[in-house]
Amino acid sequence: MAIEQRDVLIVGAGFAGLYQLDKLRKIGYDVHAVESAGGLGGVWYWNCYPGARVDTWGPMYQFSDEELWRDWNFSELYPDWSEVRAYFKHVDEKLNLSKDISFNTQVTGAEFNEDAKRWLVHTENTETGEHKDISARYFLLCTGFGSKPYIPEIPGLETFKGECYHTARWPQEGVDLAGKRIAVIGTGASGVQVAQESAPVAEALTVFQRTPMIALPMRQRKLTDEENAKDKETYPERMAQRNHHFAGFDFDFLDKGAADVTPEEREAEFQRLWDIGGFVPWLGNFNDLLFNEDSNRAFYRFWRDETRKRITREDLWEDLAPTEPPHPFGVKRPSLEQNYFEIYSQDNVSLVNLRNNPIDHVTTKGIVTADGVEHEFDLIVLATGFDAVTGGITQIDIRNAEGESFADSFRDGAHTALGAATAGFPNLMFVYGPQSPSAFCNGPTNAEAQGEWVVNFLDHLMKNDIQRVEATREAEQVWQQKIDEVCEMALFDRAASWYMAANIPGKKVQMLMWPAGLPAFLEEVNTSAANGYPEFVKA
Ligand code: NA7
Repeated sequence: MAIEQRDVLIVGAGFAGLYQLDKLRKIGYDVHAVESAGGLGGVWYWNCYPGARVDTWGPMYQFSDEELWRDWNFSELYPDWSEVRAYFKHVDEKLNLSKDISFNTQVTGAEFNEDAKRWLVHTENTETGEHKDISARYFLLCTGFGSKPYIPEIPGLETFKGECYHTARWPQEGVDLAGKRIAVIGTGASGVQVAQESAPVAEALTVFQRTPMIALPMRQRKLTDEENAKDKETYPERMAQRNHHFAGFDFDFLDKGAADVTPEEREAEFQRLWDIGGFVPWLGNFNDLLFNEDSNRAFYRFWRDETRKRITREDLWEDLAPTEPPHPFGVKRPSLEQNYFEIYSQDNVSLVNLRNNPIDHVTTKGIVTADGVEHEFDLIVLATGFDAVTGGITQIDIRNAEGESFADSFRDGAHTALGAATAGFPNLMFVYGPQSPSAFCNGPTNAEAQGEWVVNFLDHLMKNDIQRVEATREAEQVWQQKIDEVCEMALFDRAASWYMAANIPGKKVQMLMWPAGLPAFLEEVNTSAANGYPEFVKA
């Protein structure tokens, strides 16, 4: 059978992959996308556990194109997974993307052929088992930061006879939580959300917490069509602001440090941000929050005192909102919560603090903790996160002409030029991948901002008939230095977070993202474009 030939092959049909598909197709390239899920949306296909919702307010969690937002309304400020999926359907109807996407299709491997200067990509349809090879000049990985779930090695987990699901591999048909004895392991964004949904309906809910979550109030509310219509008058301006703000939102850090104002001003500002809620008390806080320990602690104290007011069981204060911060605030991803702290006043909800009482093993019936107690469950929810940012790439057997894979190349840490490509892997680029703003940035904004640069770069290569392009090692070193400079000043290394690759045993600890914010990132990549992309060798 003849091998399918493409100009560009995209892996992933989330925001980043869809943007590439749409724009590259519009400028005339023969583009195809493969997606392992059965539908659009990337993480929003897989993360369909009860309570899964986006922690960015919906109006800004969209593509900026007016054609797409004009007649789209979210019904809540923070939409749930089903509405985000419906949004992707809406985008698909407008842009007719699905016709160029192979769903249920996994990339099983790929090799670069130096003679042809093309990638040969092997795929498998997970429903039919059919194998297909695709040859592409350029290979674009849009695998997101959360495409490889992490399940910790807990002795006996496989022997458990009840139901057990990772949040990002939740059964598409749903799971009824009502009347069940439920364990939730993990208190990141997913754990907090699923615990909130379980508490009102479960016979019993036990949350297994390793690190207290410094969760921020979501301040969720319904949005009427009238409100949406009124709000849309502000969209053009707010969408335009996104590229100019650190994390790609319609707000930014304040232009002053907490250390520069009086304690009274500081507390008043904290209160104002707190009342707005969402990520505003994080990425709209004083601009020294992630750099100055005293400023950071001041906010932690504010958070702790506000949060303790909501925890009626004082014996849980040290577990849930300890006197001393578990780590500096905001250098590990804060979850947004609606009633997370209130659920602990319910009789059917309990907390196991794994710092004092770790999980020893799992039995057919439940979880045995170090104190010897067997906690029996019908359902264990593994809200244990992801081999973030790089896992989605290293899990695919992509090999360069020397036979080196990404798993080999990233063993001592991910390395890229401009957060876009890795030396040794010609004609291959990432969007929303390692050392890009990635998870420090609103997803749609990153998909568009970095995405536009990638589209222009590919267009430049193809227009100039460049057959082969490869990032240089020197450019990677310069990029790494810039990342290190920010990290040396910031408090990121003070938390064992997935931002720092510290959540996966044995993974090289490193800052996985570009930590200097989207505007600085865009300045770097746009300078590169203006200078003819000197970070790459072209032939
Ligand atoms: P996260 O944020 O990585 O959270 C994972 C949670 O699982 C976290 O509380 C971990 O504790 C806990 N964890 C991980 N391994 C273990 C073991 N072995 N034992 C007990 N507890 C464990 O993943 P989420 O899915 O919630 O969110 C990921 C991102 O998706 C989120 O930030 C959003 O951007 C969307 P720890 O804190 O490491 O002590």
